[in-house]
Amino acid sequence: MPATRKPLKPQDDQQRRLAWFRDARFGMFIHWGLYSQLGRHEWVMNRERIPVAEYEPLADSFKPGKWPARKWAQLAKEAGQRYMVMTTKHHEGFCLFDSALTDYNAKRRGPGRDLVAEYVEACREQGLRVGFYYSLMDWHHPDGARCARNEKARRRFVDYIHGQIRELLTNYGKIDILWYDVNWPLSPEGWESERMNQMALELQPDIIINNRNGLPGDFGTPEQHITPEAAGRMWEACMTFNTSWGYTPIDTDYKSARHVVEMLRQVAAGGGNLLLNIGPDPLGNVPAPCPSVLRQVGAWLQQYGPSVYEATDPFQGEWLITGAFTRKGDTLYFHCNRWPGSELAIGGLVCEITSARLMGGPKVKFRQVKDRLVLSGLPEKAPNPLTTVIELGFKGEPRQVLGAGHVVIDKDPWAAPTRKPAAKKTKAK
Ligand code: H79
Repeated sequence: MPATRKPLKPQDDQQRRLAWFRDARFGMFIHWGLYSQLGRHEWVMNRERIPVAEYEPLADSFKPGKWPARKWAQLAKEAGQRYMVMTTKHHEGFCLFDSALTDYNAKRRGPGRDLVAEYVEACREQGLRVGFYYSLMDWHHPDGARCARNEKARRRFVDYIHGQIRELLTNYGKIDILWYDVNWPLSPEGWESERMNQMALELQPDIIINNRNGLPGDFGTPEQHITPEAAGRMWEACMTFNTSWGYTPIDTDYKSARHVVEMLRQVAAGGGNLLLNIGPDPLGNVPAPCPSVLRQVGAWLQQYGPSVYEATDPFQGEWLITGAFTRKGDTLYFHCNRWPGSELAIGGLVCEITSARLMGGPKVKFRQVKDRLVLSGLPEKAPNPLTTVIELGFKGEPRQVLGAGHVVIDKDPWAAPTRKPAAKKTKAK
């Protein structure tokens, strides 16, 4: 007799669906659309008040090169990224996928082909998980704004949006992430967001869904900042490479590899993921310096991967000018991004050290006197110019205690600091 499996409780099913994502750590975000041709930010239609009729011809002049997604996926793989999320439709309303619900789409207009299908195939070739970004807000659909004031318009628009999500989750095989964006101008009730998520889970029982249709979904999405969610709740920080999401060649302040590595440490410490964006040009080329920076990060991850992929949970809130930590069990990974020379001192570690080495390299001499740890005999120059990781082993889970006062722990340096019993509050009468 076939075993009948009991359905999991909703929270257990959520944990099951999230399992791969908790370990993923690093993904590639792609913003690509008609705005890429103008090169002045993905909000250009709105920011410059371009009338719909004037913007629409961009759908016909959009002529991407041959299968650019393949290059993106190769680059993601080289960078150590484990998943991708691409804009299937941004706020401009143009669909990169073939849709029966509008002809404002890549198959029927300039590109003449389904760019989402190409993207999905490219991800699969590289063994990357596949995410679909889909903007609920739509500046092109005639009901996209008036749906807030007109029930007939709302009905049509919500049917359109649900219908497109159905298409996306039906026509491309297994999809791993549904990444909604901007839910202006409706409430979750107006969007029928509960039903939207139910439909997604019926079509794709393993999918994870973000929180941008107004419901909590499966994970939080801090944008342009790295802020962990409440304990237990999964989150993913989405960050731009320069300051725009869409291709914007006049916006030239790109993050360095060292900066990306520090962001990876931060998300690791907080138990989240980093979704780092690139905005390809209209042909699909990735602007310099992104490919080179991503390859540097990938090489760095080859050497130091476990200190971000497998480590989390730092002790909270202490800073050092020389770097910062991640932790896995009894091991600390010190991400040294300002190399001090042959000696490195770390204050406040309240646990007995047993070993120190350059991660993946030679052992390092150490001495530990109470809460002052000094590593010595280090190379004068940083072994890795981006960030060098030093692996420190301890007897038990290390913690760091560094107050503002200069109080050296002088009793039992390896024990937890003795806490004074909380002074009893005497209520003022
Ligand atoms: O796709 C990228 C951005 O274009 C997009 N999200 C990332 C991933 C983004 N769009 N808007 N924002 C981020 C900022 C949010 C603006 C909003 Fe609003 C505030 C949306 C709803 C309230 C502006 C003001 C639009 C409606 C009212």
